[in-house]
Amino acid sequence: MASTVDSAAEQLSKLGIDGAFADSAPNLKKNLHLLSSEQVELAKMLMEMGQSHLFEKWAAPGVDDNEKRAFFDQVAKLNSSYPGGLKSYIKTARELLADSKAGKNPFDGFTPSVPTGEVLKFGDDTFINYEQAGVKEAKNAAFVLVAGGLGERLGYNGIKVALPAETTTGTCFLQNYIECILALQESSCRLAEGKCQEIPFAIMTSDDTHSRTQELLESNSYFGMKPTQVKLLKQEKVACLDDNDARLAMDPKNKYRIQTKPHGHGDVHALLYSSGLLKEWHDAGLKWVLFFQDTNGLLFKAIPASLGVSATKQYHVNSLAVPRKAKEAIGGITRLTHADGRSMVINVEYNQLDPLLRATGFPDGDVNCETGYSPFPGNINQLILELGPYMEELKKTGGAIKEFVNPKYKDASKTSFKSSTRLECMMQDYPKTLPPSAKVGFTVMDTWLAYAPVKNNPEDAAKVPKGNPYHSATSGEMAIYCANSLILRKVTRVSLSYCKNYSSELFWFLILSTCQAGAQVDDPVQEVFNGQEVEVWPRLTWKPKWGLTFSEIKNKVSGSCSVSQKSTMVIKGRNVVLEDLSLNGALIIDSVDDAEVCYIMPILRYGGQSCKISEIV
Ligand code: UGB
Repeated sequence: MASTVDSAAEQLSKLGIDGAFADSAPNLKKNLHLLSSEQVELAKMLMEMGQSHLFEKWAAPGVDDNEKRAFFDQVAKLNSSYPGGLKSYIKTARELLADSKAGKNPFDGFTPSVPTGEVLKFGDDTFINYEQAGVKEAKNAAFVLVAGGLGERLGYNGIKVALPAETTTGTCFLQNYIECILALQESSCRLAEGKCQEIPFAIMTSDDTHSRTQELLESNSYFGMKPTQVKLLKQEKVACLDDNDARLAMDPKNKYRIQTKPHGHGDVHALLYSSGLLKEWHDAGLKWVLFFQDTNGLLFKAIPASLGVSATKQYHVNSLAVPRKAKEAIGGITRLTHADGRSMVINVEYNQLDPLLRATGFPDGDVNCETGYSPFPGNINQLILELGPYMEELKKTGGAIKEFVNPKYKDASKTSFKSSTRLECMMQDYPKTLPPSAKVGFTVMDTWLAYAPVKNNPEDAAKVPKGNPYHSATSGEMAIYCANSLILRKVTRVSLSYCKNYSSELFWFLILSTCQAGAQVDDPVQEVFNGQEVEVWPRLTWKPKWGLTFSEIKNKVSGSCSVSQKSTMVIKGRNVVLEDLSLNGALIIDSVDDAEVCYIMPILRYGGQSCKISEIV
């Protein structure tokens, strides 16, 4: 034992460390000789930061020595994966916890107002022009999916991106996303007349999702993407906090382990920066980075036009938004104006919007206005950042995003927590540090086109206030059929108005006979599934390579088409043309990419035959 104490003292003096720090943690002092000099430095930092409790239950040397070393491996990881290290984490935590205890409003001094942005209507000329501009720009874009979260609210233990977006084809979210990016790559390449490159795709994972995401990709040959095109970046969790002094929480099951929890999707910025990926993309001449979330099966229908808005308006930041129902669990895009004249357009998270409004002269808080929606557009967390200014900003911040803390206090004294808390950050808070000169805008799309996330389990979804969206697997799937039905209706309606606009006397007869009528897609019926009343439209699905934009789909549907409510249609080919389609049953068109399939006037009976056309050349 004497030799142990001697070597600890020796080591302390070698490191030039005052023994007083070790005296206040006798169990650590006894074990110091087990540690490397880097580990002793980390121990010193923890002691200086008021974390001596971490060593209180340490056993004497000779017992659990490997666990003690593993403890410092974890500390080293927590230290290196946080910008500024653990010291900075604890310091920020103390400040934020003090603000929270004092009830300080993070928006103190700011008054909210409704911002103006680009509001798009699917299918009109402006929309079509933006879509074309977006497709053109897509060859200069990189996509980033944040997929580190587990579906806790969904009550699902697997990774959410492996869930089917709809059950007609069973295509999972990740497959859909990849196929959309590939379709965009192909269309953009075509417009650039071959001068194109692969669109990079990064996925942020976490310990909870990393290996399963990798497995899903590998076991499905990356759903057609080149493996080198996909990069996985794993976010680390952060240390939990036990009290207002930011004492790190021990894992309840292991006295040699600090409890950790996810830090939030805001980590994506630091990871993109520290991994060197942003620089790689910048050096490759890319111009845009598009961020999106794990379970929105509609999203890519809105991406081309919103990228077009970014390119046309030269927005440094463009957030995609939809009309928001008051109290809906999506953030509100808000203009915040400070008493000192500062102003910014930013997401105010759903749990903060109501108190902010009440505190600033809107006594009713988060309520709908005469339109039946909140006046604040709903943030769907699809961000488009211009890469150049983004890189410049990250060079200053290292990708650190303003954090927040959300402790659940035991009582009004706010001195202890019900359970440990941690700092969190959100990717949409990136604009908070931008200078006023930054061009920050947003684009509002119809909800039916752009947003149907899968977040809530059936029981919770069924309890959502009437009129508010369920955000469940059921509503997510139904939204895909609804969007596809409405798109089919719209493309053929435009064909009709096109006919009217261009029907000169000379060509009247000819034009009328080629593009008369329009797609008659039957109205939906109301049904109740899992306690949720939903609209059931015809189950129409198609591969993104068949049609991602309005113009592409319009070019592939013509004549007088009709689809009954009971019908199911799956288009898996690329060059499939529907002409005078009359569908009352099931139709699956499965053709190889080079095949040209013209599907004219099939009449199928519901419950009768289904049709599969494969490999027609
Ligand atoms: N995610 C991570 O990658 N890492 C993490 O640590 C946490 C999450 P949620 P929530 O859909 O429109 C967001 O839990 O609370 C990923 C916005 O903040 O679904 O519903 C995770 O895998 C809100 O403003 O987020 O709120 C998922 O892909 C609103 O826009 C994504 O981050 C809302 O989403 C979002 O995680 C929305």
